[in-house]
Amino acid sequence: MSDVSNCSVWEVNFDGLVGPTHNYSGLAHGNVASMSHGGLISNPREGALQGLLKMKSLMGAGYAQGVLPPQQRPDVGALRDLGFSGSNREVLTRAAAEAPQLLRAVCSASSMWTANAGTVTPSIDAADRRVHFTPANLQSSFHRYLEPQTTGRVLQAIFRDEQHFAHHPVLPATPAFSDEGAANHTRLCGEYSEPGVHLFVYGRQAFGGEHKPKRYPARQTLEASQAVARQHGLTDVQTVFAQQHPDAIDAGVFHNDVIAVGNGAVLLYHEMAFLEEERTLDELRAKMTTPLIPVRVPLEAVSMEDAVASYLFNSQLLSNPDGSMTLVVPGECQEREAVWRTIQDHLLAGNNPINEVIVKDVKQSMRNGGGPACLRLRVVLSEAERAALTGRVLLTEALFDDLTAWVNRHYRDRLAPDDLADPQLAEESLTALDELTQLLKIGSVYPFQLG
Ligand code: SUG
Repeated sequence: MSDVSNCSVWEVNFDGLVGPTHNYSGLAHGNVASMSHGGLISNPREGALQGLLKMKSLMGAGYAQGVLPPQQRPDVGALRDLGFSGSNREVLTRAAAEAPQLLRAVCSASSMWTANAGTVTPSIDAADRRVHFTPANLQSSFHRYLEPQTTGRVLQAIFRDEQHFAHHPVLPATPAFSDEGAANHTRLCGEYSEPGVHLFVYGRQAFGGEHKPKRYPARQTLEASQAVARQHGLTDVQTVFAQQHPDAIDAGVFHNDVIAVGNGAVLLYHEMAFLEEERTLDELRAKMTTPLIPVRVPLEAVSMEDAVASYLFNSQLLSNPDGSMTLVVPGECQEREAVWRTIQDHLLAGNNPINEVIVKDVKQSMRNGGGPACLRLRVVLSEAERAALTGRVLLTEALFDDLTAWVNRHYRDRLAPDDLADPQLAEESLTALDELTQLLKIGSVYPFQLG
């Protein structure tokens, strides 16, 4: 049990709600789970409820929990931009017949993985003492490239108070500045209220650089990470840039958060996470004001296949008031013997602050390659910053009940790829989202609400 109420600076995990069109379309090249589950029948209701139950149990354990809304899908506007015209019904029918892959992309509920929504710098690290946000451009795939505009509006709606929050433009959506947000960014620190060091992990350099993956795309560039750090005013002494191991990307590690997770002074990582492991750790040690606690999992303990299939490193690592940490792992970790043994013998029994493991079932998301850590955007907030939030976005029992009832009212329990052309699904989705913005009290954030 944790109780965060006795310290004033908390990490708030803002989980993305699974949207009403959650489906398996096999859209993400290099993401092994997405590629292997394309075509399966999804259960959006179960997905949303699994997410809500994860949030509720972490809130119940004393951790601060927030919620972010899903996006407007199907994105009929994107289909119109691509030349489909007529009524919404006609656009959907024509796209289904002529370009089913485009219809699937504009229906993706991928905004649930809010670790990719953007990069956040806490106020303690910023010269102007405001919390800084940059929505990620997600330009590596078409279905995710559709997210940043609404993400920006949602973040600006919730973190509206200019005295406390600063918002930066999305980086240019071009391969040189390919940005996937917090999934490739880890802040290491002592207490959350103390200054931190920002570890930015990139998959390739756009201009120069010899090492690149051969099989799968590297979704984050050094140039993008540097630009975000510049936008947030982070200086050389506050940042470490490290290249992800290209062999890991080729084994299905499409983001750093599939192979490493950090919290406080702890960096839990797999031997294959970084191209230059020693250099990365040395630079972190040199720049951090508190001793780094590296927790290294060797290849002989967990194979790359096990790491990618179990998502051990896509766990949430949460701080408790007594200095210990809790690891929130997906259920798949229990299904792989080597992984479960490593958790018990190496992580829990090891000389590090991790002393509890919580297992969560997020299977609907996992089949698309999204584990517990993908589903949340971490925002470190002081008491005054929490008080300055707009909307009803911090989870309470009452909000959980309202959101659960909302999901049960509006979501289907079965969605096959062929159902995506159903105009009724589009209408159901808009009705649900309109109600949601009222429930969350965040105002108009969706294109259909803005006119
Ligand atoms: O971008 N999957 C997402 C999963 C993102 C996980 N996020 C983090 N690791 N932080 C992606 O690959 C699959 C959608 C589909 O196939 O229908 C998808 O987009």
